[in-house]
Parts: sequence; structure tokens; C-alpha cells
Amino acid sequence: MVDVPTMFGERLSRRLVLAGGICTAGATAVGVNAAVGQATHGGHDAGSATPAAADAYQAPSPSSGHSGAHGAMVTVGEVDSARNGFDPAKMLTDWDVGVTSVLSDGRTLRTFEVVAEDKEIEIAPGVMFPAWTYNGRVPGPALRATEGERLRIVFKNYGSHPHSMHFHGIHAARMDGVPGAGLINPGEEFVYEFDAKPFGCHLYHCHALPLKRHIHKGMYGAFIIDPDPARHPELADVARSRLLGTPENAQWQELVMVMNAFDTNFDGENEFYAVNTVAHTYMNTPIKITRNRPVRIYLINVVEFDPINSFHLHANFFDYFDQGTTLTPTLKTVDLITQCQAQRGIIEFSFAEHETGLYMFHPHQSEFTELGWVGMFDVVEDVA
Ligand SMILES: [Cu+2]
Repeated sequence: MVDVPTMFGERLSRRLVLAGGICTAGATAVGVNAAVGQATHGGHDAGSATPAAADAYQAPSPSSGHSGAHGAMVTVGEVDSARNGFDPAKMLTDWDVGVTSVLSDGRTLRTFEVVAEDKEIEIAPGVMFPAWTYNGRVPGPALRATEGERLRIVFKNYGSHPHSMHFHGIHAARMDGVPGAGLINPGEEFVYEFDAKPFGCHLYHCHALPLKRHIHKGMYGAFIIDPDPARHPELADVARSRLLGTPENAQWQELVMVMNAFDTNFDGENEFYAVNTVAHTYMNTPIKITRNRPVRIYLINVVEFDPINSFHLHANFFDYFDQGTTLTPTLKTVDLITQCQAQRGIIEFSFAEHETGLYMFHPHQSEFTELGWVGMFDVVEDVA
């Protein structure tokens, strides 16, 4: 596969990179964003638009499969999930719950194992990105624990650079994953240990310098702490509905979405945007939702270089729990929320009163949508 960044150098605009990808990887193999051919795209790159870039735009052929059903706004072709070693469709519900044991004081000890490694990944059809990963995937594993447990994260650095795991949570200074406190060199190991608190929708990321480069290379992941119902008697039902493994939780359709982006030519701007890495993946493969069961999204924004991201749901409204640290909504009945970098929260909604069909979700930064961050819920009567 052609590595777009190395072929096109640092000064090309994101538009030209997209157009160049078509030429180098073959017209049928690479995704074409409608943005490539739109004069209104972007602001900072406006001067670099060329007839060549505009001419490169091609509508997907009617025979190109399911993506054609949604018009010309999505990538064309397939990303090789087997080679990547991760599949965005499965990542939505892929929780890493680690291994549990009982401590001498009766508390649960939950142990996770995470390794850092360099890995080239495909972020759009035919577009490779030299990532730094946790456990070989971007985003890293979605770690999930329960409030009050003792957590132990055994971290090994098999990568080519110093890395760490900095958790958004409560812990001792020496467990902070910054230089001198858990930032380790290639070949080294470090064990982070702390209590799981507060409950909520959190994240972890590398805290090596330069920080934005280490994060943007793929070193981030979800860190979810479920509330312990026994600690919240006034809202125990709500807490139980969030606690993985309970019958109440099984009623919910839970999805983890990490909003990310990739600067494929290393010019300090992103060329591709996504949820869970692969551009337009949930347009090409809509997310099946059973109509009469509620939906809960753990939404995390890790996009570098752009200060704000957002989530907008079509034809519906939702409740929002900023950072997931409350059992009552911090915003009720909204259809859009914004998140700065590392901001995150829980989104809850239902399609019970809706017709079945395809319902879109995307950020309301239109440029992000055109460059890969948009998806569809396929609301059906029942999921087989
Ligand atoms: Cu790092």
C-alpha cells in the first residue's frame, strides 16, 4: 500500500492529500471524500485548491456496493480489518474487563495488561498511518471496571519511543504517567495501581513529550468506571443499569465511541476524522439498533489540532452526563453536545417512538463530517 504521508511531504493541504491518494493508490481502491470536489471546504487551505484536486473527484460507481446507497459523501473501498487487527464494528461493544481476584481485605483486584507497540494501520481505504498503539489497536482497549475496586495495570513498552499511561481518575502522584512517574523507556515495564474512582466515562492516554504527537499517533483509550449501586442507594436503579453484567444493564445497547483524527502528512492539521479510527466506517456499515431498547454511548473526544468536536443526532434528542460522573443528566433533551479535547460523557436516548430506518449522527463541524466522521444508526424492530 502507498503511504500517503511520505509521498506528499509536509506542505500539501489535506485536500491535495485526499486527491493524491486517488492517483497513487488507484481510483477504485481509495476513498473519495465529497469534500475533495467542494469549493466551500475548509478555510486555511482555501488558497491551495487546484483544478487537479477538483478534477480528481469521482462519484462512487453504482456497482461499488452499499456505500453508494448513501450518495457520494463517503469513502469507497474496504479497509482490511484483519490486517489492522481490529474492527470498528466490533470495537463498539468490545470491553476489556481484565482479570479479577480477591484481595486479603475482601476487595476486588482487577488487573489489566497493556503493551505499547508501533504498528502501521489503515485509517481509510488505501490510506496507511504509522501509529503508536496500546495492544495493537487504535483506540486502545476500552478498560472497564467498577467503582471501589483496586486496579492494577501492567504496562510494557515494546514501542520505539518512551511512553506512559496517564489515567483521568484519582491516584497518587507516582502513578500519574508523566515523566518521573510511570513514563518508561522501550523495553521497560511499569505497574500502575490505584482505586477505581470516581465512577464515570474517563480516558487514558500517553503523557510523553511532545504530548500532542504521542496522543495523535494513537495512544489513547476509554476508561469506564461503572457506579457501585450499593454506594448510591437513592439512585440504585440507575447505577445498576450502568453496571456491566447486571440484567438491568443488559437491557441497554451500550456503545463506546472515541472521536479521533489523523494528520497523515504531519503538517499539524488532520486529514481524516472518525469515530473509532476508520473514516466513514459507520456509514458503510451502519450500527444496528433495536428500536425499543435504550441506547447509551460512552463518547470521548481525543482529536488533536482542532480545539472542539461535537456529536449531533438526527431526528431525535438525548440526555447527556458530562464526564459520566453523575447519575442524573447534566443536560436534558439536547440534540448536540460539544467536547474539547479529553472531554467525554455519556449520551442516552431511545428510538422507541420512531419508525425503523437509517438515522444519521455526526459532529456539526461540517468539515469533520466530510473528512470521515459521520455514521448511521440502522434502527430495526429486532437485532438478530
Ligand atoms: Cu507515547
